[in-house]
Amino acid sequence: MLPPRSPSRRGVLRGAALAGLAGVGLSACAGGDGPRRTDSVRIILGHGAAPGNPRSDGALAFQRLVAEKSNDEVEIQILGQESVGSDTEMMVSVAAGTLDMTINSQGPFSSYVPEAALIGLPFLFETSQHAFAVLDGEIQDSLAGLAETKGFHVLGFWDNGMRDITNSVRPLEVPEDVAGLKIRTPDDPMTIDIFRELGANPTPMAFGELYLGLRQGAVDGQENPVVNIHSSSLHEVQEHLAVTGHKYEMNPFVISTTRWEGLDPAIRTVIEEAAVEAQQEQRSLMLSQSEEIYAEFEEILQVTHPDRALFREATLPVHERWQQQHPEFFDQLTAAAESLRAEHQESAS
Ligand code: TK8
Repeated sequence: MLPPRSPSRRGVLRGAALAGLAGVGLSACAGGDGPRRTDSVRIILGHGAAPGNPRSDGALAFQRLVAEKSNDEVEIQILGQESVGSDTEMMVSVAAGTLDMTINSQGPFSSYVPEAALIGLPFLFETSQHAFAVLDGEIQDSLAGLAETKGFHVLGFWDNGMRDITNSVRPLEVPEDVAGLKIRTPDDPMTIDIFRELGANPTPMAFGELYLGLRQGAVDGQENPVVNIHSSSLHEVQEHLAVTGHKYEMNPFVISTTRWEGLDPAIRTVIEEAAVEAQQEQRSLMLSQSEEIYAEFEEILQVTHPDRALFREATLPVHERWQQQHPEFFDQLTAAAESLRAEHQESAS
């Protein structure tokens, strides 16, 4: 269960945690037990997921793998559940060098690499596996190249899943049902565009504020993969779930390029290998947890399965707008998605 925290308390914790981090550098720092070994390296990893969420478990797997592969020479210190800031704030901290690495979200990453928002084009992917097949090739290379010029070295794209809509006002069957609802979105221009197109009132808000926002009625609903809805107990404050799968998001795993370039090549190899192995573990946890949670939600929420074709048609203008803004990347991405669509269509639903 996610204990709802008041914004003021969160602000204080955040400030204190970051102030503590500022003194942590590459080399030794004096502790109560005397100086640390000078050859040990500590790397701080921030993320926004709740305990038990596959992103949180994947971060623990990464920590364990790095320790094993480096014979405990490299220590990953994890600060999860937005304890050092929202996704947006953590991207800023990595850019500023006060945080080393973050497993973040697509929207906040796209404020630095605008093309990344296109991964969330409505109904681009049939399933998460379809997205993995597209992302793990030249698409990741393209986005990683762009990120490098903005100070972020990409270690992988983890799975944030296919997104569905919950709300406390009415069951959603057709696109028109979404009109007029106040829907919380991440700090993500694509999601805002999609919900505006559907006639909703999209309201960006940090994920950590969402439980209270829903409970207090500041917003009517939100959209997220069921795994995130479940691990943060959002279903406790929502009545309806519409299985729209309207967009896909990945979780970019990034380290600041300055920190990356300062690391010994052998340590970089350890980190790269651990990141890939932990990503595989995280992705399979997402898939197995999703299945269990869909089954549980059928019992406790009012669940609808809207016709995706109607929603796809209603959101086509979103594709046109983003094609105009990023023609080259749009073509590369949609061509890759189309070429792999047929083999992933069967397993969809
Ligand atoms: C939690 C967020 C969440 C994202 C959102 O860190 O904000 O809705 O889907 O996963 O990253």
